[in-house]
Amino acid sequence: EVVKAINGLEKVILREIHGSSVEVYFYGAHVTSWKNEQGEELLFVSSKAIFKPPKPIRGGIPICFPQFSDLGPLEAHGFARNRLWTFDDNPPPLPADATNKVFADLILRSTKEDLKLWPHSFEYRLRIALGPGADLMLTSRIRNTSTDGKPFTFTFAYHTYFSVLDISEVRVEGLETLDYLDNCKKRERFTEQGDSITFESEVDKIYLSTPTKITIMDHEKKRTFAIRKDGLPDAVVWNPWDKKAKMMADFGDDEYKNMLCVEAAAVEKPITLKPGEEWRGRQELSTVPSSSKQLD
Ligand code: TA6
Repeated sequence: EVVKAINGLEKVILREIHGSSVEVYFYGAHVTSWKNEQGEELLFVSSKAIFKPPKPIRGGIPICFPQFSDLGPLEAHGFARNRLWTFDDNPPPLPADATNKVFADLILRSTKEDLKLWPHSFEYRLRIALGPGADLMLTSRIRNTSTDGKPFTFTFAYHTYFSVLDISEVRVEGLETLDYLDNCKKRERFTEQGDSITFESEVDKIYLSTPTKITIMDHEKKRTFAIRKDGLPDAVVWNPWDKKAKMMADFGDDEYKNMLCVEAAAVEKPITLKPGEEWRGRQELSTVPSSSKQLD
C-alpha cells in the first residue's frame, strides 16, 4: 500500500497477516516504523524529525551508503539516505520461503548529479521483508554498473534507531571483549571488557569483526531485540546523551533516553566491487515480547 505522508513524500506500508507492519519512505528507502503483532512501535523516530529533503529523517533506519560517517569526501553517511528511491520493477527472485512474508523492493540508481559527487555508477536494490513474529529483514544488493572498467569502494551501515524505554536500563550483548574504534576519542582503538554493555554517557563506537548476532535487552519494557547480520562485519553503537542531543536541531533534548542505535555495518574494511560485481548485506531484526517465557 502506498500512501501520501508528510510534505507530499510517499511511503509504502507493509502489513503482515498476524498484525505487524512496516513503513518505508521512498525518500531514502528509509524505514520509519516497525510495529509488532500487538501494534507496539519498535523503532525510535524523533518528535523533531524533519521530513523534508535534503535533510535525512532522524530515526528509523537510515541507510548509510556509499560512505559511513565522515570517513571520506562525501557528506556524512553518504547520499543514499536523502535520495528519492523508486519501486524496483525487476526485483531479484523471491526465496523459497517467501510465501509467509510481505515484501517491498526499492531501487536507487546513480544519477548524473550523483556521478559528479561520486564518479561510480551503481544500482542499489533494497528488499524490505516482514515475516511472522514481526521479523524484519533488510537485504541490500549493490552492483557496480560502470562501463569504465573501474572498481569502486564503499562503506555502509543500517543506522537502526531502536526504541527503548530507559537507556540507563539497557544492556547490549554480543560485543564483549571485542576491539572497537571510539569516535569520541578520535577513533582510537580499544578493547571492550568482558561484561555486556550498559549506558551512562555518550557512546559512539565502531565494534570490529562482531558476531552475526547481537542482542539489546530493554529491561524497562521487558523486551529483547535480536539483530542478525550477514556481509556486515562491524557494529556501530551510538547514543548522543544529553549534550550532543541539545546540539541536534532535529532531536529532542531528552529523547536520548528513549533510543539506542545499533548498526550492522561495514566500516573498517571498505567493500570493493569490480564492474558487474554485486555485494549483498543483510540485517534481520526480531523481538521477543514481554509475555514470552524466553525472557526468564
Ligand atoms: O553512527 C554513529 C554516528 O556516525 C555518530 O557519529 C553520529 O553523530 C550519528 O551517527 C548521527 O549522524 P547524523 O549524520 O545522522 O546526524
